[in-house]
Amino acid sequence: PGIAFGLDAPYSVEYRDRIASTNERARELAGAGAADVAVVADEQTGGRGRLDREWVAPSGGVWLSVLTRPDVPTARAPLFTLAAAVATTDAAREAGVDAHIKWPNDVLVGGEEDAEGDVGEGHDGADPEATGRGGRKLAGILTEMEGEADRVGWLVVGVGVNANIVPETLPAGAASLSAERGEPIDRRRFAATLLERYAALTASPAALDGVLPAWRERASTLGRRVRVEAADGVVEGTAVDVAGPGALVVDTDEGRRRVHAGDCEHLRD
Ligand code: BT5
Repeated sequence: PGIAFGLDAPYSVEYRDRIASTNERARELAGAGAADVAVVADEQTGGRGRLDREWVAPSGGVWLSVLTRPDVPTARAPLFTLAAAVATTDAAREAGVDAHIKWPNDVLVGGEEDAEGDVGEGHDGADPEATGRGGRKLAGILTEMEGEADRVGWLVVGVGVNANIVPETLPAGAASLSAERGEPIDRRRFAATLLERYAALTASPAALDGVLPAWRERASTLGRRVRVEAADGVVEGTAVDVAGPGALVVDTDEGRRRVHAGDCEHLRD
């Protein structure tokens, strides 16, 4: 299968109406030695989030995974996740939706105004922990990779965007582009913009140097009080920066900490 995508990016596109998971398919292609493929689906029946969580992916979304074999040290791999967040944010903005990034891999809409007590508006029984005080989740990113020595072997960056979907059919705290816009968006154009932006941001080591600055400009996490469940415990404090490559710098009562991955919750000041 395949569709004419009109894509100005160095990826061949494999399109599926329905698939278990575009990340799974991209990993399968990686195993077969493929490179520079974008798997795009209308619906996923077994979408995955991080830490084996479920990703709800009905028809109408933009569910895609990009398989590449970048010649970079594994330490730089997190930049690809940040690049995908930047690309997704820019594609949403081009579609007329004011999105921002929550470290490290969530693209949200709303935020400050949502914090005034109507968190998760429209969702009965919305869990404030799930919805997050920093906004409603428009998109999530799942990066998987296999390294050889200190180099990235293959890298699969999966992006799930709630495009033309009624948010009430999604988990509490979710937002969609169509609901924000009040009309459906052009998904093909959205996917092309996202992929082209991602390709440009990750095209070379020099291009990757521009990812952190671009990410900072679009992030809502910096300057806020956060609570992060890191690998070695909970870190609470004020997020002050993102340092290379992709670590969150948090000022805590015990001093400055760097957090490498984990669930980040924006707290009320
Ligand atoms: C993520 O995980 O945010 C990464 C999601 C990546 C999905 C893409 S779709 C294309 C590719 N193929 C895949 O199989 N996956 C990738 P995480 O941060 O763990 O967030 C998961 C949590 O978000 C769930 O536990 C739910 O609470 C919530 N959730 C699930 N589906 C959602 C949706 N459609 N919109 C908003 N929130 C959702």
